Amino acid sequence: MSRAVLSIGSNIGDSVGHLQTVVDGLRDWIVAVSPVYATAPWGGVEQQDFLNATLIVDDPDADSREWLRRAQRLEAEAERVREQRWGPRTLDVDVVTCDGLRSDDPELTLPHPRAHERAFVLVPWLDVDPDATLDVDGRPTRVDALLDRLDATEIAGVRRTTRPLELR
Ligand code: PH2
Ligand code: MG
Ligand code: MG
Repeated sequence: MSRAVLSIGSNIGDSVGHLQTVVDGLRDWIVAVSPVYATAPWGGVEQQDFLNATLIVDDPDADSREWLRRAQRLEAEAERVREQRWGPRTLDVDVVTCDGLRSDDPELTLPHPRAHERAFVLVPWLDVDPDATLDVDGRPTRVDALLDRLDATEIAGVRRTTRPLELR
């Protein structure tokens, strides 16, 4: 059993189309797909707003490395170019958590070391798992409580859209 939470985002090109390629590519393992949110850019780089969503996926045959490999394949298929840190991208697929794993591996740090500071990850995650928890400083913490710690402006920058992602 391996259940992962993935945060997906795009702010270049056909962003909904790029997010949809993830749902299509992981279709066999998808447990839940959040609504799509338009989100103010996080990280201090001036750029277009992102579209973000959160997915829950499950595959007994995939470990965390395999989820990373699948994520990177989807990014490559979207012609993702690795340029500026926290800069614009066609598609970003981040493994936020995988089972309860903790890892300091720089290739795949788990849980994602900045997820707890990002409303664009936490808000859609709560849509698909209202009781979600995330390890922060080694302690399991409710995601709704993490959201309460963030600035109101950060949360206000995460706006739900009616753009659909289809499980087809
Ligand atoms: N991704 C980044 C940097 N900043 N901001 C938002 N709102 N959404 C993202 O997905 C995002 C970001 C690089 O991974
Ligand atoms: Mg990212
Ligand atoms: Mg990434």
